[in-house]
Amino acid sequence: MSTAEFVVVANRLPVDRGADGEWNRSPGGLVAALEPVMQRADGAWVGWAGQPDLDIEPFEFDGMLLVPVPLSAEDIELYYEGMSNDTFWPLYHDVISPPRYRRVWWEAYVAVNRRFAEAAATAVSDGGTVWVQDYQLQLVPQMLRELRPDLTIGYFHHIPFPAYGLYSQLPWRRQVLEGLMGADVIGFQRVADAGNFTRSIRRLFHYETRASGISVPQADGTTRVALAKAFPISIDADAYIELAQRPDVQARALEIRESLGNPKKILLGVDRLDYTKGIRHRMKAFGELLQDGRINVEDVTLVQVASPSRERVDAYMQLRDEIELTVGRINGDYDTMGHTAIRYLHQGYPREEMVALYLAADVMLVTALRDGMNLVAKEYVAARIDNRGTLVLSEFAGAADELGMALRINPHDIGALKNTIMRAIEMPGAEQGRRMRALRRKVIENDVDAWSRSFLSALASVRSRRTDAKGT
Ligand code: GDG
Repeated sequence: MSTAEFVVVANRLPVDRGADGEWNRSPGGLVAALEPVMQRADGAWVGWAGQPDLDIEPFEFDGMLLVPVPLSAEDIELYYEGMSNDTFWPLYHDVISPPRYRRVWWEAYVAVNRRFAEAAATAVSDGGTVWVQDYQLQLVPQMLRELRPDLTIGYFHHIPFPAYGLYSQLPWRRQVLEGLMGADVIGFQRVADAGNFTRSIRRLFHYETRASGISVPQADGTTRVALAKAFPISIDADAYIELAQRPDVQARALEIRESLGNPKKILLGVDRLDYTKGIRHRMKAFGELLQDGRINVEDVTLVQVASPSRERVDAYMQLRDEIELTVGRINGDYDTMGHTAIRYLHQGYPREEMVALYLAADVMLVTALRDGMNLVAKEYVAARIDNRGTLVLSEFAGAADELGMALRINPHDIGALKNTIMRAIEMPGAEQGRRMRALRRKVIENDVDAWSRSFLSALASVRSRRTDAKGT
């Protein structure tokens, strides 16, 4: 097999196989952000192709080499649905749902991480660079370093890293940190996440840390400095602006408004159906506003897109039941023949439709209880080319660090959430404009391209330091 200078390792390959057996590029900012680098550096992408027991040879797609890692139905159940989505996901999101610690899941996680590390080690050329993505693959950096000490290794963590008091519940807390410390640069969404990670290292390993550097002792008695730092991820803002400028997308936004009975204000929520997103808190606040008579269904409608997610994990099945019960109750109490309180959509939509929804929405509600970044907040802002609309944003989403001109809320404080929703509904156009312009500047300046460039330049400087050290 030919090898690549630059390799991305992620749980999923950036493609989906259609019913006709053809590969289609899956939508997502990460692929778009990495595409230029992949093409320049003759890149390869290592990941699972999305179907169980699919053992296929590496293949070329859109100028990249795709290297499929096979997962059996059992691997998916234990490594992915179990350890990744029922242990790490809830633990790292502040135990909003209780994490389950199962030894068989851990064993599968170790075995699958090794499979990814081996595939990456085979795909990368001598002295090359590997960028590992996310919590499903936390052991890969160290495994890869042992297999290939010549590599420069980066890791980016897309979700929060919890405080030590929570992290320390993990029965395999030392192994996971050792896995991550195998990377030269360990990237997080927020400064606070990098801080939590570094504090866990100090508590469990007593390694010396200075600014963002962690001194990791090596087997040969030397130390290697690993960098743990925030690199807040973003979106391909231009792509959202282009869509928002399209006449057909704008016409669709008007059509959506009309089909909802032309309410004065449309509120919008867009989330994977996940307990971290605070969908219930949002509905509780909205339902109470109707009950209090502060709003009525003729004037205000909430559109909630809750795209199907992790449907085989118990906590997600339960959440779906709870949300659908709440929607049914609120709509039953307040709907009229011509107007609905909550238009609830448990479906996924093409990106054009999402942008039409962003254009139709006067108020965007991001009420996450914990969220690494939350790209929806940034997408809404990018799409508002008219500089109108109001973003209500949870302080527990990483995006809150950058988007200071949003209306910040604590989603647990239902009273304050209700008042903030009212403030957003009633906000004068001039204030909307002032806030939206500032928000848009931020998102456009710090787009996903800037994100990948800053991460990769941090990696490149580690690499050149190492080359210099070898030369002297
Ligand atoms: C994780 C972290 C972090 C949703 N429904 C549809 C649809 N979406 C798109 C959104 C957005 C993406 O999915 C969701 O991204 P988020 O950032 O909001 O949340 P997670 O999925 O939890 O992502 C998160 C992210 O990784 C990146 O690091 O920000 O904190 O949890 O792009 O628009 N897209 C389409 N149809 C849908 O129905 N086309």
